[in-house]
Amino acid sequence: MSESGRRAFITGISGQDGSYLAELLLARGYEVHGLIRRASTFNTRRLDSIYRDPHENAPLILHYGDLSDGVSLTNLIRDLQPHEIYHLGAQSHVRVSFDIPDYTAQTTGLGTLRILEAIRASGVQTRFYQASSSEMFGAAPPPQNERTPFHPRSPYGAAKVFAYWITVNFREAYGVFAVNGLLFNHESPRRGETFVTRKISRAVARIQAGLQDKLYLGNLDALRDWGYAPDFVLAMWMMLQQPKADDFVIATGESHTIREFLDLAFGRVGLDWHDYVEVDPRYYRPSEVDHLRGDASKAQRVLGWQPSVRFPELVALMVDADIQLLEDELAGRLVGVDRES
Ligand code: NAP
Ligand code: G4F
Repeated sequence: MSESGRRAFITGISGQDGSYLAELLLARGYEVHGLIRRASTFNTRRLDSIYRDPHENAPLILHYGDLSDGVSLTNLIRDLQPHEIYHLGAQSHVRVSFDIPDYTAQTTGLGTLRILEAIRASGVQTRFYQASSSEMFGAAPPPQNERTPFHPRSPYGAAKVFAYWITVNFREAYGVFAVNGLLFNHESPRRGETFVTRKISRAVARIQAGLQDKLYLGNLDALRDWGYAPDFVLAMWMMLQQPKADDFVIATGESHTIREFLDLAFGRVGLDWHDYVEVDPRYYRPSEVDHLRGDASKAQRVLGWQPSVRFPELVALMVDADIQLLEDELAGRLVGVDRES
């Protein structure tokens, strides 16, 4: 048994949020179990700093599974009897969801139902967190809060709306302690490389190092409310510590365009993005979400949550991290060459 006596199960543990959340829970003395997909190459890079050999009685244990496989999810949840389940696994890329809508509905939408059914069928007493998204608000004008009607603009957004309502339904129908965190965009140096913020921060590092000439992007006018991922995973944990299950918007309350992100990111290394960025319509979406800006006053009032990192600091820390990462990679390559020669 763990130091705190508490056991958590995280789907999507290998993703940006899953890795930060695992660190947070381990630091609080939890025994942490995570679901990973079998892949032909390692997909646990974000967990490298916390992973220990299971033979060492480590508090982090990884299990193979998939959100499309309800039977194995039920078996796993019944065997683990977790006190808390954080369901973060999803096909999470909005643009890609237009290419693979059926798969996105299967994993991002029905994956949530499969976990909830696993809880119900196994009779496990647990608290459940659903990774809901500001993408569900879609075309609804800002500021968006817990009472704003949903108007999704992508297969991903529509799948998340299903997942949101099935979570509410299991709370109402079966009394499951099930909550929705309606999180606005949150970023970090661990952000997937094809999301716009990380695509930009990586490109700045590579352009400054002379390894890349151009950066091709889509719509530069969309507005997003960008926060810092470690702040946002803290909010997930806070939601599951409440006396009553409820849904919360988590956001910074500020929105900025992609252009503003480019200004700060290229400006960080003294470059003008207009010299490097070209618009490629292939990155446009068939329907776009123009403006997301969240009102997280309920989370501030009830959870006592507020963001610690604001937009300029977020851009700077992402650019700095990618510059450092590239320097390390280049140094590693040189060391490798030295060793061979
Ligand atoms: P992410 O980095 O893309 O991570 C997604 C995770 O889901 C990865 O661990 C991935 O595994 C796993 N996964 C994907 N398909 C799966 C499947 N079929 N079976 C099992 N696992 C699967 O996403 P994130 O940014 O950490 O976001 C976490 C969650 O919050 C997602 O549900 C996302 O939709 C939601 N969300 C994110 C944001 C945001 O701004 N980051 C905002 C609102 C909501 P692999 O590593 O093997 O690919
Ligand atoms: O970084 P993005 O791909 O994030 P998006 O679509 O807002 O989705 C993210 O946030 C959601 C929360 O609202 C999450 F639920 C979801 O899982 C994901 O984490 O795109 C942000 C904006 C869009 O308007 C997009 O059209 O950037 C614009 N953009 C412009 N050029 C681009 C690009 N996006 C990407 N990915 N790549 C481009 O080249």
